[in-house]
Amino acid sequence: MLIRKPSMIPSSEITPKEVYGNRRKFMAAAAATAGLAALTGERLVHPAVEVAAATKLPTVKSPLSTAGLTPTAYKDITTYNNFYEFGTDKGDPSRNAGHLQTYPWNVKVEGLVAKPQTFSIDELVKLRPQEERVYRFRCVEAWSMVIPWVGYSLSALIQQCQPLSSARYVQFLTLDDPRQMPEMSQVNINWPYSEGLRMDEAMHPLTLLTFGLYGETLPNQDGAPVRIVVPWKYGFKSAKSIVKIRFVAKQPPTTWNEMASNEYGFYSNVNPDVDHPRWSQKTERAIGAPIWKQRQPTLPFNGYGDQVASLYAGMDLKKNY
Ligand SMILES: Nc1nc2c(c(=O)[nH]1)N[C@H]1C(S)=C(S)[C@@H](COP(=O)(O)O)O[C@H]1N2
Ligand SMILES: [Mo]
Repeated sequence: MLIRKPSMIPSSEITPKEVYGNRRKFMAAAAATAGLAALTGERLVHPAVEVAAATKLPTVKSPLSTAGLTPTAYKDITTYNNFYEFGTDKGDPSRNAGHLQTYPWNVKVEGLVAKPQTFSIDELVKLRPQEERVYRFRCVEAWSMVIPWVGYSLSALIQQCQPLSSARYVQFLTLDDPRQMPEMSQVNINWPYSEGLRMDEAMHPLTLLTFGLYGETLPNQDGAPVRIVVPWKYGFKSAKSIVKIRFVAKQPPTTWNEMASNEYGFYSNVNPDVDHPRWSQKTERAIGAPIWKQRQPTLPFNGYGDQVASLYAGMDLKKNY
């Protein structure tokens, strides 16, 4: 998503060859350490990722899980990533994030809130039963996946902290540690990565405070130890490795909107009728699907319109893209 760099070409146009190359290297390395696991039958453990071994997260089923979807393979979810703190190629995060120290970890809740407090990751994990939620996931670069996330509604945490009535937005700030994320300095981004939601969006039950995927703690490249997932919005709204949740009165500055506001709006609801200035959003490429099934239509609100469209009643979604 960088501006004026060759890497800004939509990934849908450049990835197949690159990813294939990366994956071959990855598989060769992984074969040496033979990390086969049971979940998908084809899961390989990246040598670097072994440092932060995945831990099982017992889950309960959730009525908010999207029925009828086949999850994308674990291997694709964990080797085809956007996490610019670890590099801009899709294969960089899985190669570079393995040594990120994700424990101990604290999340500070601050701003316009009656009970500002700092949660340890253990406290956060235990706050509510962990649910498995299969969601569609749609990147602004016109690729998509289906991911069996593990977490609970962000609203549970928000209620616990009691925001003041003056709090109209929630800002998420993510880890800013160039020592652990040396690739940060290679891109011209104003770190830390910042994202935000309107309060009603943050309180919507689909908005997931996310601790895992495929029944285990998040791999570092997917935003360990805790991230946000907002399934009806483009992927960049789903901030990874968050350390701060701030309640604010005004729409907070957000990373991609700051970088190029004409390309990445604050709302960023998935919308086939609003093209990115440099590519169409009418269709998307389903990562990992057979080649003849990869192109599929983009769904308004990524398929969650029944549940979320009312949040935007009366708003011009072409203007508020
Ligand atoms: N901290 C941080 N969070 C981030 C990003 C990032 O670069 N840094 N990239 C975003 C983008 S553009 C996408 S598409 C998703 C990708 O999540 P995934 O790699 O787990 O699929 O993470 C989002 N969250
Ligand atoms: Mo993205």
